[in-house]
Amino acid sequence: MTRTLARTPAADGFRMPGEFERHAGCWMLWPERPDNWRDAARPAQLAFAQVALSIGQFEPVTVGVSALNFTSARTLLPENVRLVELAHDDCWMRDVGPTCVVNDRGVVRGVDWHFNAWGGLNGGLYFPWDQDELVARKVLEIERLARYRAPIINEGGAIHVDGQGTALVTEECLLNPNRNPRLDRAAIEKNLRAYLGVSQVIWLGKGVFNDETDGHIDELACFARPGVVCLTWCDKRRDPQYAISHDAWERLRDARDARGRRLKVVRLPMPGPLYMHAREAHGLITREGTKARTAGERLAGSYANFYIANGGIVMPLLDARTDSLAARRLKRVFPGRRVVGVPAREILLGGGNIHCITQQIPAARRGSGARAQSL
Ligand code: KQY
Repeated sequence: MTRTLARTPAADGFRMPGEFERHAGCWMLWPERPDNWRDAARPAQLAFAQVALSIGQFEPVTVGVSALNFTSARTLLPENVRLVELAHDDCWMRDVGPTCVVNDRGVVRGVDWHFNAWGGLNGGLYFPWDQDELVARKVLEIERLARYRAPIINEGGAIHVDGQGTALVTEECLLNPNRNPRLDRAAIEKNLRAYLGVSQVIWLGKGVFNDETDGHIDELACFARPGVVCLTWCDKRRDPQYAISHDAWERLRDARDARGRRLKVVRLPMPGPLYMHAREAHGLITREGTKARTAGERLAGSYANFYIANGGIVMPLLDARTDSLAARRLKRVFPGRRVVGVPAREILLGGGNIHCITQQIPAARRGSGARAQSL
């Protein structure tokens, strides 16, 4: 059994590494629920398989699937992807999986946040979410990593770090009364310091327009490396995203990171605007307790929702008019990595993208025996 530790990562000398640091591998979950994924989730499954294939070129990938879908998932996933039976309510591994932390000796441990399906009974996306709530713990068991149980509701998509003491978050999400209504900004920061090992929290305002997670940072902006942030940009004055991106840009311009540096901001184009088509909405079944999706709804498409793998970037392809510009920008920001695009509209229709469906496990330092002693 994995140990649940009594103290906090910061108290034990642990920090969350940047996603751009070396990984041991990547975890995903299999899309299955027909009230979130159209046409019995088949188109989404093909897209997820393509993401697993793409990340699998760079690092080991594990996918969790229900007992019912094990055989069909096995036929769609490449052989080098490990498939394990793992119950879940939906498939957003970024949010329900563990947030891993490391120490200077290369030991890896996991933070298990409380999860309430992005808002619980006050605007959450589905009920129940009890199986999602267990996913992080199960992943840590399988990976033999010790666990910290954080005392707050949080999701992996709501935080980005530079690995050097800085966290990037949005007020819209982390101060939303549907997450931790009794905690104010100072109390949230205290928890982020304790569980991510950061000393500086940079607060942006709102997330991407109409993002159903209440403005996850991972749709809006991310660290490419310490001192460099990618930001979803919008030049169209009349678009509701315009004010959001400009406000974020101003806050980033005025911010200093934990080491006192100014940030360089790289603007990523915004796809679309993109909307749900009638035939896409009609492929969903409606179910009580699940947020309904309707034709014409604006989709929170963003190129900032890419995954940084060892030696690669796996980015969503969302709009033929902007895909190549986004890919060129990412190639320039990540000169040492190969940029791979995956057609990702089917993932977007479910409310997120490639970053949201993946969660990295950092590499233990080679030769330290750190994985073996991580419990
Ligand atoms: O990490 C993310 N941004 C998750 C998106 C979850 C969407 C739920 N439908």
